[in-house]
Amino acid sequence: MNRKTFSFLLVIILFCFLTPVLADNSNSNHGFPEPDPPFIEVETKGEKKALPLRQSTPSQEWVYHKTSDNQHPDGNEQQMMWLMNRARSDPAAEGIWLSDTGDSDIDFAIDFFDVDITVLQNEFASYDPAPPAAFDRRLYYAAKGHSEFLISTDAQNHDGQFDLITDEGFSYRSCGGNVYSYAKNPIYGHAGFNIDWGYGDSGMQTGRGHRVNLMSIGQNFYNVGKAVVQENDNTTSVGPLVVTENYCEAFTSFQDHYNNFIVGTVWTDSNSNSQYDPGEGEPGVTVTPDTGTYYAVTADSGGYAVPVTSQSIGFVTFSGTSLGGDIEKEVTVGSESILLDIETSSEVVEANPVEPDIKANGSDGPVTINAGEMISISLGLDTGSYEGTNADWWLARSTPDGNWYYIDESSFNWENLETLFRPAYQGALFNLDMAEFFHLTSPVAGTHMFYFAVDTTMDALLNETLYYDYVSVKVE
Ligand SMILES: [Ca+2]
Ligand SMILES: [Ca+2]
Ligand SMILES: [Ca+2]
Ligand SMILES: [Ca+2]
Repeated sequence: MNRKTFSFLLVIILFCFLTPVLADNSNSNHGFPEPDPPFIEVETKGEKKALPLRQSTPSQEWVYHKTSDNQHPDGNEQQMMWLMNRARSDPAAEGIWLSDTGDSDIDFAIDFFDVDITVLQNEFASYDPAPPAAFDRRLYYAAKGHSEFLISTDAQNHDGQFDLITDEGFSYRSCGGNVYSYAKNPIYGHAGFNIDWGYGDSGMQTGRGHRVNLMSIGQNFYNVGKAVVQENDNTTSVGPLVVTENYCEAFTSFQDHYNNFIVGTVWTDSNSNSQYDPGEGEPGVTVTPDTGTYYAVTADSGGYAVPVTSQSIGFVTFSGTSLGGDIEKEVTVGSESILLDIETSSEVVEANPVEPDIKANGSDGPVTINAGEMISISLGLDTGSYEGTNADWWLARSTPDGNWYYIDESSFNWENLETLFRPAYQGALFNLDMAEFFHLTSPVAGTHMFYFAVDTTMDALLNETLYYDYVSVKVE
């Protein structure tokens, strides 16, 4: 980043002078998710030692948090992700919210099964917050395959659900599976699992198995695949949404398997209801921790996940054209996944800086050459968020004898800076591809400095917020 305030000015001065419909006749078998969601745990002896941590700027994109076409998780799936991770972060608030969602179908189910709201809220208030789960496309493909199987058999069961996970190449220590073949909308599906309404004590299913998976109660379910498959065939029982969820703790000795992520949604609450709705995601936002192996790019629905491979991650930068600049967030990573949601209207967006670039003989310097060799100075400019903004463009240089010169826009020659300092150009900023600007065929011995700067107050004065770059060349 070349954004600096004052420094260039100081240098110059120092050196010169200067919703939904009510249930169809509720068949009781169809009113709640499959009871007793299955759970498996794999016996493990000692795990192989994980790969050593790397300390470097992330250069590798983590691609497993979305499908390669950026389409999944889709808006419905991301809504269920968002609701799940919000619930995990504050279980007590989730219990209160579930009791009064404002969704008439959910209220109908609560009445139908006679859910005891006090018991429900007390149970949620007793849970500790749990780390979020990251979407994993291998678990998603397995879930989608299972939903398609349920549609093809017009059923709600777990037959073969975990086999599909293995087929997709995801290795797990333990997994829990939820299915709901009769969900009316994503919020209804989420509430059905998390209230766990059904024929058990207090109107909820015995053991609250779906909730245990969703909230990761006593589990380490930090990877998840959620498939929300639409089914609009009136001649079948299943539908309108056939939901399958695979919750897993990964076997981290295998390549591309993690349990520790920075997870979140980048979204804009367009309808101001303080909840993520389909269509509110910000796509194509690059999420980059300041160190570690991976960065990620949000899916079209705004979701992302980045595996934590370095405990020294201190901040995360969100950048993308839809944001109009960068958003930087401090994080404290530990041994467990953290939730980092960005709701754009409540964030400070820092405009991307203008980045002037000056090079000598193709190098950012410092450059050393022998007497008799040439100095070729080239310029480039990346406008960042400021394309089309009016600006003063400045070019200056110093010679080994201590004199300073600038390019004057009227003469377009090097003029002595002792008498005046004028812009080389005044006008709108545009992206400038790196190209030679001038060269010195036989520079005198000593150190030559070359500066290229812009400021975005077009008044022929060198103003405070200045973007600049320089390069030095020593002639021996
Ligand atoms: Ca149907
Ligand atoms: Ca919203
Ligand atoms: Ca440079
Ligand atoms: Ca100015």
